[in-house]
Amino acid sequence: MKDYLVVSPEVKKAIEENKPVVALESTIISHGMPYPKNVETALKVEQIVRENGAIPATIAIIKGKLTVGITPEEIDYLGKKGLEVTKASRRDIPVLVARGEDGATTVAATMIIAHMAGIKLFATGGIGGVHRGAETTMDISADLEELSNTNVSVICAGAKSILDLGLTLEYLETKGVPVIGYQTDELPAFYTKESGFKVNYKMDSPLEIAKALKAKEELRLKGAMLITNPIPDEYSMDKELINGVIEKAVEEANSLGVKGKDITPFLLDKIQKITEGKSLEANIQLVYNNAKLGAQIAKELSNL
Ligand code: PSU
Ligand code: MN
Repeated sequence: MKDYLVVSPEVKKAIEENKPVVALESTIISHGMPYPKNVETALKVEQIVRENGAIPATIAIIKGKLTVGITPEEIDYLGKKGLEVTKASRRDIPVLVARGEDGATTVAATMIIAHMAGIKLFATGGIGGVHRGAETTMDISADLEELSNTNVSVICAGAKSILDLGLTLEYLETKGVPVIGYQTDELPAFYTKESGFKVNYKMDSPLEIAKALKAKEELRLKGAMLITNPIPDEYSMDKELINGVIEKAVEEANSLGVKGKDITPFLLDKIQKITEGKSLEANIQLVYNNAKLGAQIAKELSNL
């Protein structure tokens, strides 16, 4: 394992001393936002984690090494390369490692690598899920399987309605992944607070969430908890507007026959273009909000 995994000295020390650490993904940098906003956001997210008392660990595959705590230069490199970097989920890890190539890690791959390093929490924007039309395409993100198998809990703003949120919840239920709403009993839908679906449990403080995570850990229950944190009111988008935009983007993807790992980045890009950057601003703000909550939970957890 030593030869494959590289953990930055700062992150390594924090883990050894049981200090709060929050993992961060890198697909959101390369495939989730345009340059240079992606790099600015990734660096600011790290700063927010620090301001809230935890150590950030942005994760990526750099020249075949599973790297935990990449440098600002590496963040800039992934941001500039954008879609040219391989979007790396679970299935891509062994090949990229063997070839000594770079990979920007999805939620699934980031969870795997965070777990190898001993990190328990991970904050991001949105997770992958069951796509609309999955009953015929079978397009279900590997993120969901990972949540059911790997002990790294994820803080996100729910899932975008580019996905079928109802089916995504059903899948998580089958797999035994608890879905928590932070100060809400409704599943947030990324750009908006409401989705029309309920979470399993509403929790009102970082301490309450940390206690549940601790219980899961001590009971050795495999898998993650999914902590959903609604976008702050001031950045929330108009529901009708965003749903119309998503509808249009999905139709375009279907008519062009976009499939597999390309579909999520395609839809994100379309949505950003149609809304002329409004959705990007909302996306950035909800990631900041999740980074803050992630750090707060990590802090409580390290004190339990
Ligand atoms: N959803 C977003 N932004 C993202 C992603 C999803 O709102 O950047 C990225 C995440 O890295 C997630 C991945 O893990 O897309 C899911 O891709 P797929 O559906 O191909 O598994
Ligand atoms: Mn998919």
